[in-house]
Amino acid sequence: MSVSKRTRKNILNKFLSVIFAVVLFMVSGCGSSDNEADNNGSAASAADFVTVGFSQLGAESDWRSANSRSMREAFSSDKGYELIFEDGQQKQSKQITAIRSFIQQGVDYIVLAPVTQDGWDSVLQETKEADIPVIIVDRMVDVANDDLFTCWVGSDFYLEGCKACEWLYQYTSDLGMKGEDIHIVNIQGTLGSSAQIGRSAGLNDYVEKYGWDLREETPGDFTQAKGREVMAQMLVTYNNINVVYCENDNEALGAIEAIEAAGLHAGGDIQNGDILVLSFDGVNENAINYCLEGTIACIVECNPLHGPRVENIIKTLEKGGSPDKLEYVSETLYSSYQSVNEVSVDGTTYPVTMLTQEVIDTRAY
Ligand code: GZL
Repeated sequence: MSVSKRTRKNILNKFLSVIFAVVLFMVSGCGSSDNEADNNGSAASAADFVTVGFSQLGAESDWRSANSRSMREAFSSDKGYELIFEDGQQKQSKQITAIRSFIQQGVDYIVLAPVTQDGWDSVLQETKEADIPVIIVDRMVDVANDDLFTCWVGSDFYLEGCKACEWLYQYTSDLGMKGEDIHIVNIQGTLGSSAQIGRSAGLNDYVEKYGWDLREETPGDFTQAKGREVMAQMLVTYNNINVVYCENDNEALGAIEAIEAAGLHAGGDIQNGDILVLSFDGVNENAINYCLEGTIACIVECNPLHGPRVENIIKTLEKGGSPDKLEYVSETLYSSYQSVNEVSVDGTTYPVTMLTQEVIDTRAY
């Protein structure tokens, strides 16, 4: 990998501070250790701060809040970073404006959590021309040339969807149910985000594989309010829903509110009227407690703590190293239903973490 712009800047700073010290020595006729130390020190301290421009997509969910906290903790000033944090408020246009401002400010690194997959080619071309490394975090970008970003770290959303569906297949098969007995609705995440695309694709592949009856898929924007609104409408439209696939915990909380407001019950006894709730993330405290008590049947973990992972990537780049192009985070599933202990997807087996209060108390977020 070519020497990064930042490393070149470091070398230049150090070279200039030596020249400055020599000139100072010649002018004063004798070395002034304080000045030299001070000037070398002040020049070095300025060069030692790594400036990171972070375009976060919004604050729509508990997952996002945990992700932002993790990034702020990783790039704190006492660790030698200057973090410029810009909230995109769910708008790609705001994120693009933020990236352009990072270029103008001459940051050392740009980190982007993209709200949706498409529409990034042009602005990433500008970062390439500015010779600023770009790290994509969490969701993915779909660009014509993946040289437009340095690397990506996040979750395999399609695998997450397959894990949830494999869990559902095992649970319902254990009850003796057939594919056509499963009447499922999908409350999707932000349309066009790779998290929504992957999780929805996983579900659709399993619907086809096992012959489930997929009644409707509608965006819930990863929020509780929209999840409640969408579920309420679905319950009016269909009278046989027995599974709801929520693409994050906040939507699941909203769906449970709507289920209970309709006089129905979220749980596992779906042969006697319950609606089984599946979810993703495992960050929201109420959702994880619902999972402990069985109101949510299974939560597929989506780990938000990307701060340390992104910092490790930047440390590698600082040393002139080459981080992996794609870094997938390993994740579990949570449930308190004893009948499914593991799921297999494409030949790989994933153990289900049986939720207990102790497990909840010892989790990192
Ligand atoms: C997934 C992340 C999703 C979460 C939602 O990595 O992008 O966005 O699943 C969040 O909770 O809003």
